[in-house]
Amino acid sequence: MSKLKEILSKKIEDHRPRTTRLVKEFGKVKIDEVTIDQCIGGARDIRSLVTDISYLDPQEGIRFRGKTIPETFAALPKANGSKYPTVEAFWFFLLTGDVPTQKQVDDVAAEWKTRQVVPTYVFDAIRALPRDSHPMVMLSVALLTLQKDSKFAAFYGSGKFNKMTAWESVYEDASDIVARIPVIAAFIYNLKFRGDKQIAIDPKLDMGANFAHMIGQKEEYKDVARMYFILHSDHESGNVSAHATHLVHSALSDPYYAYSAGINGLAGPLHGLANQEVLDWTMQFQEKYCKGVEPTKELVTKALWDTLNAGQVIPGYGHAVLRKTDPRYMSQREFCLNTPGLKDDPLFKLVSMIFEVAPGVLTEHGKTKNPWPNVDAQSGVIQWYYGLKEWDFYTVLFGVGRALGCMANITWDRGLGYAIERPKSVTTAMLEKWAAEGGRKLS
Ligand code: AMX
Repeated sequence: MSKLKEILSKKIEDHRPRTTRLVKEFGKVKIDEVTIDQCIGGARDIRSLVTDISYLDPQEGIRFRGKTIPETFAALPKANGSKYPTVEAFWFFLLTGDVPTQKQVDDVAAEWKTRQVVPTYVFDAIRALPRDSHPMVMLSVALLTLQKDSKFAAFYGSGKFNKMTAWESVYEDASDIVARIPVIAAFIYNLKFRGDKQIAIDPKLDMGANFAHMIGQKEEYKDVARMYFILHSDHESGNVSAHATHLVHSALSDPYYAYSAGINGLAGPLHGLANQEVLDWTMQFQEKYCKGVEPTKELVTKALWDTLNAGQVIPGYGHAVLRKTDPRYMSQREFCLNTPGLKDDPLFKLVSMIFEVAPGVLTEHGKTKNPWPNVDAQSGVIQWYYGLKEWDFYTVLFGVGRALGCMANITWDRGLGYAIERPKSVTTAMLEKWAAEGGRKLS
């Protein structure tokens, strides 16, 4: 058993009595109520999911294992010669809640090296797809292709399935997925956008650095990858990708089925695809409004209103939970401001101008509950600066990061034996009846 798995085993054992006690002794204690608004409006704000891996406060933003983004970056051991932690250190932290020692990070890195080689049949399956398939389709197919070797599925089918130890095979699949997904992503990028010029894994490098190496990027991009994957990892459990993964796994579908579902949800323009949409919007803006002229706040304001008046959303702005600027946006903005070249980049300047103008326009428009930027408003600019100009790849990068949160969560889901998810639906006539009666009569 790996060192990390041993630690996790103890953590899960220690945690189980807390969950059991809550259900047995306090199972009927009420923590929320549901309105018709919430029922029709996407179950917004209904407290009905449990995770200890991250928590999203509407004002403050995300905390990973109780730590804000700056606290997380400060606490974790750093990559060699870098201000940023390795993804390996972050994975240990997400799974256990403990800040790892350098030795523990090295153990995770060594464990990932044994897992990261992707079988050739995965590449064959990706190659068999039409080359103009969206990169997210390729990623989802790659995950499903790996399913045949799922250790969780094998354990379930072995006749020795045991609820108490089932998490161990989820851990195996989850670790395989997080170790392999950057390699698959790099393959997709090279296949689609670099004329199939593939670069072999460099086993000396940490995950972020190896990803940069495999897509032929320069030295500085190693930190971009580390930062990007960590920032996009987890956003508590209710967002579409995390929730889809949790839901599918709750049927004891293995992690490959579950994360393929998560990836499919992430591919939606209201969720992970927004990073691609932001770049698309910005490029269209430059083409339509700035022919031969510098972008100005007036031009940006006009373009924003034209988008809203056409009934479209401003990509990269708004959030279902957050009610202030996303700290993941600020973290990436800080990276841009601290990177010579990037801070004076015309696209970064334009995105900063949108940041100055859009909240006011959206407030005046009066629909969105949160006029502030989310993570996606900033992330594409950095990729673009480093030469990743093929923006339909951006959501794949999101998917590589999000794998960390989704896989950590379902490992714990199994460890704590969470039930198959099955909310109750009602009919419109029932809602109308309860509306007329001033509420459903609860016995
Ligand atoms: N531009 C224009 N209108 C917006 C808006 C935006 N950026 N954000 C929300 N609105 C509108 C909604 O469409 C809705 O209109 P409706 O009443 O006509 O349906 C109204 O404001 C109320 O919406 P809300 O309660 O503020 O937001 P929500 O929880 O329903 O949706 C989100 C949240 C993110 C889907 C939405 O803000 C949005 O579409 N943003 C743009 C896409 C985007 O950036 N997505 C990425 C989110 C982060 C992520 O998951 N990666």
